[in-house]
Formats: sequence, structure tokens, C-alpha cells
Amino acid sequence: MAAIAENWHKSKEKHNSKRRVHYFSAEYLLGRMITNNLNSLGILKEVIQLLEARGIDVNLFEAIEDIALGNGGLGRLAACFLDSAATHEIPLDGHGLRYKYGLFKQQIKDGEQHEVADDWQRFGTPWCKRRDDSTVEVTFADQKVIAVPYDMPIIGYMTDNISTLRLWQSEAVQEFDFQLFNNFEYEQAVSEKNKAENITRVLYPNENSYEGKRLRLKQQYFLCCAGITDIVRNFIKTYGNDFSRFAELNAIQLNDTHPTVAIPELIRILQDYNLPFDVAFEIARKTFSYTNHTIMSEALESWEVELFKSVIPNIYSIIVRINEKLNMVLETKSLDYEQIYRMQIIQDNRIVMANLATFVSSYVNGVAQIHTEILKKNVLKDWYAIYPERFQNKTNGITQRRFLSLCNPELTDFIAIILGSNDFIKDLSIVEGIKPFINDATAKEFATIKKQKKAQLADFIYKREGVKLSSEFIFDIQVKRLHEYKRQLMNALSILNIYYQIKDGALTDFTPTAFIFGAKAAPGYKRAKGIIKFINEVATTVNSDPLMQDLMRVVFVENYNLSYAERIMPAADVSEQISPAGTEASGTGNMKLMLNGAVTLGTYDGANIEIIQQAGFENNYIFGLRVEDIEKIKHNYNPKALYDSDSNIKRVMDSLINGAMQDTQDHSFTELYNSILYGTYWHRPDHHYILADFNSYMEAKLKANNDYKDWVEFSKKCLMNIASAGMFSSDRTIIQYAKELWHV
Ligand code: 26Q
Repeated sequence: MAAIAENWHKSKEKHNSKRRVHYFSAEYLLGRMITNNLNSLGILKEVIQLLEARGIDVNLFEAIEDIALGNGGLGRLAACFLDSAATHEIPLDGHGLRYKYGLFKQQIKDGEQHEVADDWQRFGTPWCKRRDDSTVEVTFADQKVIAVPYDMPIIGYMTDNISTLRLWQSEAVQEFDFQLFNNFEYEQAVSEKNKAENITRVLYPNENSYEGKRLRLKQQYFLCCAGITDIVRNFIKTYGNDFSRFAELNAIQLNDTHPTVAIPELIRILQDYNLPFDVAFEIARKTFSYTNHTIMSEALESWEVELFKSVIPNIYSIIVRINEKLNMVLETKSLDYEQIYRMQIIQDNRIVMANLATFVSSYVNGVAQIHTEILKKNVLKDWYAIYPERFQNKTNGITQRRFLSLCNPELTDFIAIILGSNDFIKDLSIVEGIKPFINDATAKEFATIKKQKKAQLADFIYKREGVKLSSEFIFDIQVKRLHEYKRQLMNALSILNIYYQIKDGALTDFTPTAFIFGAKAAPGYKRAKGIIKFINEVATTVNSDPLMQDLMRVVFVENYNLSYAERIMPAADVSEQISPAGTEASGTGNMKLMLNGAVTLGTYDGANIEIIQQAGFENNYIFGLRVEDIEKIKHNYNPKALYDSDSNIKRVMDSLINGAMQDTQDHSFTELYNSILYGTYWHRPDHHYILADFNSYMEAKLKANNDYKDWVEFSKKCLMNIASAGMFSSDRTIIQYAKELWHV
């Protein structure tokens, strides 16, 4: 820390001296910082050599905790943005929550998921600097707490610029009540402290599903109150009380609707400084922008008015005011009654956060082209009709520092040798320069590196999971959060179908493949947990069949996290991105795998579409219904008819209920079977179109499998993907935000 102190201080002053951006996010999925920071400082290789020379195992880094203050895509995107902004000297700093426990650790027992608390701070947190001089008091209807900032340096790659991630921790106003203690009321003496600390006790483990819990709302307000108070205080220190320049000097980006109460919070604070509501409103509108990350209805946030009022009544009053203002605006627009109803911020006794975030912001953006189009056409169409100029697309990206240079030094060196420089670590667009060099010789060299990375992963998996994999096999990878819409079940069924077809002789020339899964299910998500168990049952069936020894392996890795990802991405041949068209906002794992030279086996969805635009259909395996096809069939889709008429589909589906696989205690396989064939009271049969896409998926999967036989040609496809991955750097994304949206 001492080594960077001066640059950090200088950067803080610099960020404070002109227009700046504050990224507000409830999640940051940071992973391991030590290797990343050494890499940014350009001393990683040196340090490893020094350690080796002293006989210290560099694998010691492995024992260091992954910082998992996030669930998945949205949290990792925030971390990539910090890295890219710091590297490219964009004056951006983050605000987040310092959860005591991050995303749970997953244990698999008898094929089923169990959760263990992630006590990431137990050996201390050397990368966090506590700032007792910058605390903020946060007031709820029933509670007052102190927000204590912990600052983490975000070290840009090969630059002096260091950004700050400010993580807020909730503590009691008064550490301990001695009065109560002396009166022998021990429990009450500590209860205030515990109650205060509960606010940042734990990260909510759901991804893409909204849960309207009181404590979650407290977390959100805690973050926003602390962050906004801090920003305003800082503004006053530098520029005084003249708020007319506030929006010109500060932009705040909302990472989904989770920090949306920052909007009424800013208005509240400005009103406290005697600004009239309308003036405060306009400053807020100019300051904020909102990124949407999902179109799934179950993930859209809306809070019950009664609950909301009982936690933050003063914020509620401001939202009522904002809604009144909205109605004044809408009155002037001659809209029909239903449209006005749909746009209400307070609707049906609920506060619809996306409506609030859209109304009071400069820009709204989606995270891939198709996603932004769907926002404009469906989810936010009423808003698009009135404010088309507010809508933008910002296709996601990933940082090549972590997801190429750090995790795959072999491939990095290979590219650097071809290009004659490693400038692509700061400007990924130049990897395109390897295209003219794609030939038999480089394809063979690439295949050697890939094999080496597969062997490294196989060693690790053998140690961790006890399953032996051969680096001669194709590595077919699906790693991401477990969700029905991500269709891990379709993948498992396809593997079973391959297995049965090999057994009955229908499939004869299958190229040996290791199917690798990694996924955490939200603890309360029964079906997702059932799918994990089913994958593990398929794995047991396949792996214990002597006939499959040299043909197939199935592994579900335990506790898939960022550090595991960094081992898996470099070893992948095939990247499974198989959500039904129109459901995955973007995806970012698809980009990580592409950059490491995997071909995409995927649907026409999210950023897959742009991956194909860049790398070509001929270098990937695209299958399945498109958005417009689904639109057409959706009203008379009959999966039961497919099941009845297709013996392959019937056979794999029946494995869910015929005892071939050992079901969970609560019969989740039967429930999955029924949900696909018959639906339930809350959804139609097979609402993720597994059976509709099944045969098209099988065909694409087997085509890839067969193409691999000519591994030199296959490696050329991989290289074409790497060469085309330039636009998927989060450097490109953050620079677009800076230019087109923040104007910094
Ligand atoms: C909301 C309310 C209460 C509790 C939890 C939540 C919650 C938490 C996390 C809702 C959603 C999330 C996370 C969503 C997410 O990760 N979305 C993903 O974002 C990626 C980055 O843009 C995209 O690439 C993925 O397509 C999208 O699924």
C-alpha cells in the first residue's frame, strides 16, 4: 500500500478537480486482487521469480480469498469497468457495500448443493483502507447507523492513475451501551450493535430474481445515503454551496435499479440545502443515468408501498412528489389512459424502480444491441415513445488484463510474438492483426497451448473433484449462475441423449468430450438445485460406465467462482451459451471464452449475436429459434406433442421420472418433468423452449464435435474468434460510456 500511496492520493485529487463519474452498484465481484495488482504494476513476473528463488510456492496465492461481493454478471461487469476506467484514466470511482459475508461457498454432497458462509475477511483485508474521517450517519424510520467507508485502490494497468472503490460498512452509532451492561441487560447491550451490523452482514444471493425483503431495502438505502452524502460533502468542500454546477461536475451511473433510491436521496439532500423541489429534481435528472441488465419480469424491482414507507418514509414522500411531477408531464402529451397507468412510478401500491430510474435520468442503456432493442420495443416502450433521445446501447465487455493476460500467459505470449508487441493488453482492438497469420503452423501452435491449458485444468479438477480428464478430449464448457432460462438442463439432457445414442449404436463416430459445468444456485431456488442434482446424476451414470471410459466425461465443479473461472476459460474448446433468444441481456462469459479461443455453441441471443457478427457464423455453432420465431409459436406451443412424437426426446425426458436417476427427497426431477410437459399455475409448459430447440441444439453440438476431428481447421476457427474479440474489451465499453453518455 505504501508503494502506491502517493499515486493514489494524486489520483484522488485529480478526480476531484473536474467532471467525474461515480459508479453506484450493490455488487462488485472482484476476485483475487493480489495477482491483478502486481500485474497492473508490471511486476507480477518479477515477484513470482523472486518467490521461486526463495523456494516459496507461488501457489500460495491460491489460498488467498476471492473477493465475491457480487453474484455474477452484473457484479463482475462493475469490477471490469473499474479496471478499464483506471487503466484508461477515466475519472471514475465506485461506491458499494462491504458485506461481511460475500457470495456463499458451494459444497456438493451426494450431488446436491449446500451453502457455507463466505467469511472472506477472516485473515484481514489488506487491500482496504478504513477512513474514520469520512463516516456518514444513515437514518431509517426505526434505526440510526454509521456508514464507515473502506477504500480499495483500483490500480490502472501501467499508468499512475489509481481509482477508488469505496465500500460502506454499517456500524452502531454507539459501539456498546454500558448503562445497559451495568444493569445486567447484556443481551440488549449488544443488540443495537448487532442490529446495525446486520445491514451489511451478507450479500443477497439471488441473481436475476427480485426479492422484496426489508433488510435488502435497508442495504440499498444505506449505500445510497452514504454515497450521495459523501459526494455532496465533497462537492461543497471543493466548490462551495453553489449547486448550479453539481450536475456539470458529477455523473452518477446506476448499475441496474438496485441503487435507484439515490435519486430521491439526492433530491432530499439538495432540499435540505434549501433548493426548491423543481430545481433539485432537474439537478438529479442531469446527474443520473441508468443501466438495465434484464428483461425478465421476475427480476424487475418493485417495492410495496407499506414496507417502503415503514423503512424510509421521507424518501417515500419525495417519490410521491416525483410521481406528481411525472403526471404533470404526461398530461401535456395526450397519451391513452393505459399508457399513463403503465408509466406510473407508484402503481398498484408498489414503487416501480425502473420507472423512477428512467424518468429521473439523462440516459438509459441496455447491455447488448438486441437487449437495447427489446427495452425499446417492450419493457420500456412507453418511455421510449416519449424520450427516444435518452436511450442508448452499450454492449458489455470484459477486461483482457484479467481474462487473458493474467489467466492465460501462454496465449498472451503467443499473440504478442505474432504481433511483435503486447500493446493489446491496453488496446484489444489490435488483436485483429493476427488474422493474416492464421495458417496451419499457427493453428498447430495454438492447439499446443490449448492442450497445455487443458492439462493444467485437468490436474486441478483431479485434485479438487477427484475426476480424471484427458487433455486429448474436447473441453465443452458451461459455466454461469444456475437458472432455468440459461438451460443447463437442456445441456444435461443433450449429454444423456449422446450417451444413449452411443449405447444403442445410433452414434458411432463421437469425438471424445469432457462436459464441464460450474454453477451456483440461489439457496431458495428449488428447481435450480434440482438441476444441479440432475447434472450430477448424469455425471455418475456416464463416468461409471466402463464403455464411456475413452469417450465421455461429465464433471460438475464445486464452488465455481472467479478463480475457478480463470482456470476454466483458457481450457475451453466449446463455449455453451444456450439461453432462449431474447432472454440473456448480454452475457459476458461468452466473451471470456471467445477471447481464450473457444468457439461458441449458442443461440441468437444477447451478445452472442455480436460475437457472430465479429467472428462469423462459419467459426461458431449457432442454433435454435430466434426472437421472431418464438414470438410466432409462443401462443400454441405444445411441448407434449414433441415428447410424444420424438423418441429421443421422450427417452431423455423419461430419465427424470423412471428411476434411472436418483431424484431428490422433494422429487425435484418429477417437478422439472411436469413443468416442461404440463406447466404449472404460474407458467406455461416448457416456457424456456427446451424441447423446441432440442434437435437443433443436438445437430449443432454434434457438428462441432465432428468438425473437431480436423483439429487444425478447428483451431483456425478458434484463432478467428480471438482475432475478432477486440470489441469485447470493457475498455471499449467504458470509453463509449465516457464519450457518449457521461461526456467526460
Ligand atoms: C434484486 C433485488 C433483490 C435481491 C437481488 C436482486 C438482484 C441481484 C442481482 C437482481 C439481479 C441481479 C443480477 C443480475 C445480473 O447479473 N444480470 C446479468 O448482467 C450481466 C451484465 O450486464 C449480463 O451480461 C447478463 O446477461 C445479465 O443476466
